[in-house]
Amino acid sequence: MAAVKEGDFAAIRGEVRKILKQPGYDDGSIGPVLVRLAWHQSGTYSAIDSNGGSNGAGMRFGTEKMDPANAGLHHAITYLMPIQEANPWITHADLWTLAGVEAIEAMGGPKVPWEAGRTDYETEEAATDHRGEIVNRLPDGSKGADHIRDIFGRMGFSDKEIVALSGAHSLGRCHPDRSGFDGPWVVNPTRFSNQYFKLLMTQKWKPREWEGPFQYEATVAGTKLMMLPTDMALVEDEEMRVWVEKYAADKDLFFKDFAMAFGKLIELGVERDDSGFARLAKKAAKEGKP
Ligand code: CCH
Repeated sequence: MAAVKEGDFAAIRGEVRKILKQPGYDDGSIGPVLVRLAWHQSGTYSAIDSNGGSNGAGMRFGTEKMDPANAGLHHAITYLMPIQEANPWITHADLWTLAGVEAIEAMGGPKVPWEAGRTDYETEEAATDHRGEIVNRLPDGSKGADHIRDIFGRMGFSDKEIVALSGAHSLGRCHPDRSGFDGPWVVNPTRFSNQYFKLLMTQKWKPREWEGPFQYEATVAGTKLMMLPTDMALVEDEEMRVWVEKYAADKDLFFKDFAMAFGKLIELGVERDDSGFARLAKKAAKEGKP
């Protein structure tokens, strides 16, 4: 991994691009799991408690690392580690979010706004101090529309934003050894597109008969595809369905709304001051906390 000039985020993006293709991994790309890392890093935010969010990179430590919702994300963290080690000036929290947005673009998706300035918690104790009790904050795929609204509402997202963000399921797959669910949502899961919405609207999704958790299936062009109960909730719920229809019909609109919503997601919990660094962690450093 190359050491690049301090502050040269474009060069860091270049380093991320270099490692995206991994022939032995899943569908040949780590792009999807990088996107999921950025999302889970940010999706712990609570607007009510004013904690959690993309600052700190707390997933390197105990509680957040062991949260079953984050199973498998160590793959993403491990792939990114050499970039961070060669460039210790970039924080993990900045690198994880930047890798997510770069992966989206590299896989054909929109340019997502991204700004530097996240700090890392240096120790488990510091992470716990600042983040409090933030496990159980990510969505459970076996649930319905009320659950999704609760979870994303806590982060400050509207129905439209929930549906737009869910379009990220045009990437990647479920792994039985991580979430228990199995399979990809679309035929080409390493290309960012509005296929997920099209498939939600056009396919006859049937419950899969298997030993695993309840999920839906359909076969498209010879490939077995899946939907989670939470994915189906987007078409079952009248208000959210309106957005599924719009995004299925208009790829540009989806790309635009997704870019805005993902940009908002990765800013959750980041409070910069004039120095450009995250305020909370800086305050902790002043108080002598690690
Ligand atoms: Fe997701 N997601 N996600 N998801 N997700 C899973 C995989 C990915 C839910 C559940 C799951 C978002 C919202 C939701 C990605 C991006 C986003 C998996 C499989 C489950 C389960 C994990 C495994 O087994 O590896 C639920 C529930 C919700 C909302 O209700 C949002 C929002 C985003 C990003 C904007 C991506 C990408 C993946 C693929 C990861 C991979 O490793 O391939």
